[in-house]
Amino acid sequence: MSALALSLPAMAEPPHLVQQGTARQLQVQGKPMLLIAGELGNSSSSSAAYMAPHWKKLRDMHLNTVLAPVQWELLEPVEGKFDFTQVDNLIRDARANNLKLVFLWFGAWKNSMSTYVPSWVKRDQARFPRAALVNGQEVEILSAMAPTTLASDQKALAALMAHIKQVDGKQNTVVMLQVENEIGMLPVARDYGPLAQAAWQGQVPRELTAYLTAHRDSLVPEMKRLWAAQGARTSGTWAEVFGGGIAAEEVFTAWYYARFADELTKAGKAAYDLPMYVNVALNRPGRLPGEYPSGGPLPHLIDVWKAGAPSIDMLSPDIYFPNFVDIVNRYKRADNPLFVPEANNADHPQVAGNAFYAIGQLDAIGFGPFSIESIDDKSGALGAAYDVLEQLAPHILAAQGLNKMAGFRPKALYDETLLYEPQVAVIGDYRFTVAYADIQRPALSSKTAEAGGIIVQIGPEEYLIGGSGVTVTFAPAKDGGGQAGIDSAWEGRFDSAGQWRAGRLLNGDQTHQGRHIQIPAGQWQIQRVKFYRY
Ligand code: N0T
Repeated sequence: MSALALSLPAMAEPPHLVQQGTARQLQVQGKPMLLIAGELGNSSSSSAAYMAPHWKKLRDMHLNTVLAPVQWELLEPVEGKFDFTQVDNLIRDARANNLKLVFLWFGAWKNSMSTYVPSWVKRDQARFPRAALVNGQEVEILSAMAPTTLASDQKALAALMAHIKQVDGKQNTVVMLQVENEIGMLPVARDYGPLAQAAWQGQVPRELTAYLTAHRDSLVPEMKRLWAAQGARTSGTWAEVFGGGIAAEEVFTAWYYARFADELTKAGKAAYDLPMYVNVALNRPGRLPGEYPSGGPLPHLIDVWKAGAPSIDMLSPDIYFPNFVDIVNRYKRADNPLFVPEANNADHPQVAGNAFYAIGQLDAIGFGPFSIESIDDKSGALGAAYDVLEQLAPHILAAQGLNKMAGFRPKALYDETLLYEPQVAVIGDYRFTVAYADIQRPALSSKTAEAGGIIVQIGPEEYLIGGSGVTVTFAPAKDGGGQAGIDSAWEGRFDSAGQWRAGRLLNGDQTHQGRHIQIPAGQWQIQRVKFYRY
């Protein structure tokens, strides 16, 4: 199929999600795109001068996308008077550096709090009521229950989206939008203000119980248990349906946050229909709702958010915990493509391995370490890993959702224990076993924890293997299929036109005399390998 024939009819469409096999991909200007990204620190995008020295460095690190906050207080300093200077500067500077943008809408809530709202919102607690504690004391968090707050947030986001459409609808520098940032109630499980109290006494909305009923077999385990505990009721008060404890309060909180976010998203999309997602502040095990941001799009509340916010395309986890693998597996679902907007800080040893796992194993739309502009990439590790991903991106995108790809990293537990058990993947007619120690000298080094890899099938017997610190052995996928050997293994690079430029032919000690493919720890590279049977 010619790329031109595919891209022409889609030119007029804004970036949007399309299905390919079991994956959903972000299409930009008629072509799928992998977001090799990073997120700016919270305050950096407020100053073009502050950002000026950083853009080139980010592109040189092989990012193709930057996640950048847009603050309500800067956008609408006076009610109804919009100032798009920041937005225009970001778009101009991203374009000049050949980068795409995901805007983060810091509206009503940013990390639970309502500190990015304009002064005229902060100071008007009658029109924009605060959430309250049990004793009535207000917190610096806007109540999700107030239609006036929703209306003002909607107006601002719609103005932002209409402006992006106007200045960027053709060029599509801005490819997605994050709705708010890490929504969730603190330091208690729910709002006790007057509007919330009335809703808490009321009935659970039908849409929620209808959703639970329709999805009863596929609910997340925590929700299945909570709902079943009261007999899976299809009507009643929050206490009747969910038991009245703190878990019920959190479901209540999640529902009203989801409804607010959904109405906000709809207003934004009505102005300009970009893919929109909410990001997740994950909870530490053993903590109670309110000790962590209660009611956010957490793993145990995915059903509530899917029911309450059908306009939101993705629930996207911010992952700073070591058990990355377990977390991303909860967010990759048929109804939820994986996107990781924040992932450790950019100099964390496992950050590149996490990117390879999310993208290779779970068809992630993209990945973005936090505070990317502050990285001191002296080791060059993230840049080198992103270089490999950038080269492989066309092949990754061609393989997504079609059982032609797998991703690897040593699995870590929440307590940071690293498990170096080899991982197995069947891709096409071959079974691959990926180990993380050099099997000729099987000692773990300080670099072993940084390992990561991806295998992408590009022909019946041909594969691209990218990564660092991986040793790959291979066998026919089916027992009785004889044995498998290396026909040829080359290291090399894809040039900027996507042409393969071979380097060394790898054989002898570099493949342990044909026994395995190895990418040594401490470097990131691609090998193009053809296998055969004997
Ligand atoms: C993030 C960032 C920024 C193992 C914190 C991450 C960003 C917000 N929150 O620097 O404020 O805007 O979304 C939560 C970090 C959890 C820490 C877990 C440590």
